[in-house]
Amino acid sequence: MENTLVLIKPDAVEQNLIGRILMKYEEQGLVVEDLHKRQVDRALLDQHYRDHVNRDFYPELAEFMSSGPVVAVRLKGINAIEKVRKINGATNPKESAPGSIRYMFGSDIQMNCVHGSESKMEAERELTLWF
Ligand code: IDP
Ligand code: MG
Repeated sequence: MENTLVLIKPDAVEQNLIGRILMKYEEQGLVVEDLHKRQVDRALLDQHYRDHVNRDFYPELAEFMSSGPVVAVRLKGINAIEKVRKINGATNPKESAPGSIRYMFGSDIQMNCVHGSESKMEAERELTLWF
């Protein structure tokens, strides 16, 4: 059993997609252990995206992630980290597999609806930040 963090990003919350996105995970046997909806402050974002803070796209990403509430979700299941990354699809919706969340609902490489932890270590680190 693994735990992982999903963030439903402001673009998806704005489009009223919380339920449809959660359904994609539940359909694959993942269980919602905890969740909350909140406006994110910059300090938390800087920690969450610590590997990206020096990238040229980060200021715009931080602005987008602060543009409205985010839903943070703790998901549990067998192989949860890899499963979530697959259900989410590629970072760029244009390159994501049909049926994935980013394929169905994503707008562009930035506004791509969801975040999923990349590894077991990152999942543990991120879950501690958000919960
Ligand atoms: P991931 O979310 O698929 O793991 P990362 O490379 O870790 O992708 O990037 C984190 C987030 O930063 C992406 O989900 C996306 O919102 C944003 N992002 C990544 N690359 C770019 C880019 O080239 N331009 C704008 N935003 C980007
Ligand atoms: Mg990432």
